[in-house]
Amino acid sequence: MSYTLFYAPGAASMAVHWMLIELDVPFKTVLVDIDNNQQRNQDYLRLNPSGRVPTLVVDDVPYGESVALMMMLADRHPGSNLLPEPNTAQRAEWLQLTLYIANTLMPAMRDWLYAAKDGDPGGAAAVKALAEKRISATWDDFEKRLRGGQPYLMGTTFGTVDMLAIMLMRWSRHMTCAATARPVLRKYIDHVCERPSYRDLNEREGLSGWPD
Ligand SMILES: N[C@@H](CCC(=O)N[C@@H](CS)C(=O)NCC(=O)O)C(=O)O
Repeated sequence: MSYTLFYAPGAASMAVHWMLIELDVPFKTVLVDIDNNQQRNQDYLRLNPSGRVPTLVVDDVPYGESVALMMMLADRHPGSNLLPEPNTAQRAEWLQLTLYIANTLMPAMRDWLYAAKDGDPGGAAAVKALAEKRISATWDDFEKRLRGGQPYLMGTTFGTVDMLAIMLMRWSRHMTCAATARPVLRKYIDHVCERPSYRDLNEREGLSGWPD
């Protein structure tokens, strides 16, 4: 078993990187300088034709899509306790939440962050405004889950959805709908970010300044 993660600090690779740390498995990392368009180099495009990070090379085979990579890692490391067991009510809820994050929250984040690059720069303000509406609706949903005092999105157990949620909440830091501005989410963020694995991740990726 060998893993090599192609990542950019704070990017969609972050949750996969975090999961590798949580799993405590050996892995290598390769930095992709997305500020200088390294994700468009021919060598990288051969690994990931979409020209996006992350890519996880598993035993010499490259795979993309952060949420799919986390699901694959979960399959490869059963008993990790980072997601509920198959054929349980919690697993059904986890699938629903995971796909909601992947299908609804992540595209809205991409729209906000890349409005001017992926689309017409003249229409970027309208795209960003709609994206913020969708992101805020997700924060409403997360708040409902956490309002009862449960420490994690799925209840009392930390897992993959928390790693994804924290990565995406971090991305909202320059938005008017910043997750940290909501007291219920702030409490959740502060608690989850105390995990030694989150600190380790930040150190490895050279990140600081969030959530503080
Ligand atoms: N759905 C993809 C999204 C990946 C994505 O958008 N990555 C961004 C960084 S967060 C990227 O590679 N940006 C560079 C670009 O699009 O040129 C995933 O979850 O892996």
